[in-house]
Amino acid sequence: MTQAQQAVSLPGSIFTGLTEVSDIAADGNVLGVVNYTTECTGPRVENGLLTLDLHMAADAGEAFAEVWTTTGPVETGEHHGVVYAHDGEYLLIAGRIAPTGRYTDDTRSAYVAALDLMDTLGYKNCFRMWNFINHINADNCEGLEIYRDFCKGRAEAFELFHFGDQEVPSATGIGSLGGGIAFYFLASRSAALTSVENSKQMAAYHYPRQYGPRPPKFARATYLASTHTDRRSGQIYVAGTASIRGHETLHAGDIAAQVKLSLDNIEHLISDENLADYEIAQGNSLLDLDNIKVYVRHRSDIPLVRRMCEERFSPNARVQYLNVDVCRSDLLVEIEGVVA
Ligand code: 3EB
Repeated sequence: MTQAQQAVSLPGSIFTGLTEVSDIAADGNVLGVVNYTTECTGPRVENGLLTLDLHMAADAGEAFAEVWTTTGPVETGEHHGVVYAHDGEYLLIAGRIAPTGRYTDDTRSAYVAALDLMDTLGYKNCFRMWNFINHINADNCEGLEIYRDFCKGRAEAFELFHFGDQEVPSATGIGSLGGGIAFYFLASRSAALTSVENSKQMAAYHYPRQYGPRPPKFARATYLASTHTDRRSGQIYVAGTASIRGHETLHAGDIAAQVKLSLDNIEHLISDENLADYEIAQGNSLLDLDNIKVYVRHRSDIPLVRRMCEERFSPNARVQYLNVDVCRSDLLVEIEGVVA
């Protein structure tokens, strides 16, 4: 078999309780563990596992772990403050930027370290990024909103690595409860990736200047083709999706309408109608979305958001609801997931 024909299994992840992680690790190969928990600590290798703790839960009862599983033996290491784990086909990278008055430079350096690592280790196909940003809507020491400050550093790093707009992966840029900025990225050695946009939304990397000095650089989704001949479909990693049409926030102050539009945006994004532009057709609907995270700005909105989501997601979908800020102060909800 040539490299291109080699059958490679797609990455997988599961949500679990924090204490069950060691059972999963004992059972098989784990690329890494992301704890959505009550404090943020720097990424590390713990008991041989890449581990990143994010401050995304108000108390222990809300905490959960996201475990990235794989098929091959895993090696771990550290490079300029970023920690990594890889199995020959997939690379997981985790990093943290300490709290600071101005994030542009530290974001650029941390991203440069991560992108450099992808190049060095030979995992050049980055397909998903998550960024957790404390005080995301607050101003930095220069009066620039922290999310926009972060976007500036990220755009500069992508530029240094000559990432074209169509090469940026899908991403999440969301609030957190503490710890500066934490992030994790997934990259592949040989997967064929397609960056997917939503025909009803402006590409985020084209957002006009009113949203900050540099636009958010991410794709609405990344399609990861399956190399298995017996598998009909690839995976679609859906970026954080909100109540935005064109480039504008719609339904400011109306949580129900924002949830509906966020769901409608994802439904359209993964539909054959939208994917036809990329010659992908797999008949996906919201019922195929799994490993879902729903980020809700106001805790009191969670019951309504949950009811609305349960009406549209599969009853078997794994869904986590998190109470954090969202990257535009008029956005009340953001939703992400994976069509696996
Ligand atoms: C939006 O559509 C909503 O900065 O990485 C969604 C997903 C959003 C990712 C990011 C931001 C990011 O612009 C916000």
